[in-house]
Amino acid sequence: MRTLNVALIGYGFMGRAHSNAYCQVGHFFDPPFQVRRQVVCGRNRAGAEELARVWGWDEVSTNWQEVVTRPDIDLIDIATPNVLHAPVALAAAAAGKMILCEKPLAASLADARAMTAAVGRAGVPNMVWFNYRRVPAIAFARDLIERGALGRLFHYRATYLQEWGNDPTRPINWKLSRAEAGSGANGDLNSHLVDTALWLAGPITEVSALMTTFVPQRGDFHVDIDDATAALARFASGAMGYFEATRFAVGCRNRNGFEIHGEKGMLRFNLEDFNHLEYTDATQDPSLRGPRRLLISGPGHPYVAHYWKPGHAIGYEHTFTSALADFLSALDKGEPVHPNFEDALRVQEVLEAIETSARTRQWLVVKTGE
Ligand code: SOE
Repeated sequence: MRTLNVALIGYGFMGRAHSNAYCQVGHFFDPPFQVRRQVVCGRNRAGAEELARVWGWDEVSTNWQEVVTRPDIDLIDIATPNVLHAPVALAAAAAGKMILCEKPLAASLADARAMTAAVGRAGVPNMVWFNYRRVPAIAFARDLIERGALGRLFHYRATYLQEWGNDPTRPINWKLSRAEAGSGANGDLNSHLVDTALWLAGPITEVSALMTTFVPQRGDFHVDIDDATAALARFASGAMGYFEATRFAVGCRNRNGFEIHGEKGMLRFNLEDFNHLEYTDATQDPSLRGPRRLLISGPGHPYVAHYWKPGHAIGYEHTFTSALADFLSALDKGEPVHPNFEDALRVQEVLEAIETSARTRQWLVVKTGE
């Protein structure tokens, strides 16, 4: 079995989630590669050392430029603040490394384009950690839509609701800074909604959006990104889309959900209820019709057979493990995995159109593939 030596750049929340995936993938899947947690790199040595100690990384570095060109490293995993995604990915692609990158792909559309072109030129395998595609209930929703269970789609309604913005005592972090994050709720939360929407319901052609910063001043710190974003959208299929992403949804911790209404039925999901998917079959006798709350824990549901027996719930961390397993399997077959940089560029095009629409107060056509 070939060994892949991994360098993880970043040691925060996502650094932990990815580390867990590297630890677990061989326990639950039968990956064709052994992944070795070789080096974790971070600007703060103490933070990187702590991650290395807890999650078993062999080495620690504070110099990503040196790490990405090391001949013994096969794969660069980018879990840094958004603004660093582009420089790290461009250097890694130039060095011929495989790249896994956190979402959103970049802090700007221009960076996302340059990164996608670079991995294309270098021909290096790549993936973006839009981990929610590996939530079994979401993957099952996709199977149902592909099978035609909803028929023609009319409405796609998506919300990503968090509440931490409303806490004035919360320490300032990079997610509140345009220079480091590129955007606020739009890149952080709406990116997930848009990726899932493009996957489930196809391309988005135009948008009209509204953005707000509810608390522009936090102590001495000026917040120059959006606290909340809402958008109307038109899908190429003719379906109507509604997106809402906010850090001020008091009462909601991590409520990432959708409702999809088609001519033959309805699907509804909310991440706070991870293992369930609601389904209405509108072709049934109307007197028996109503949302059925399906427990998506097998048998016959995506991913779950790799974990426990039917009915034994799984959670957030499994989505990263399953994504890594898919990446390794595609790598073995010489096939692209999804979502890759190209897919994430499609998301970034929609995010950029949303931001521009909110700024200019106009409907905007989403420009694809320029
Ligand atoms: C924001 O709080 C955040 O951590 C996002 O950055 C993640 O992508 C999301 O999955 C959970 O919430």
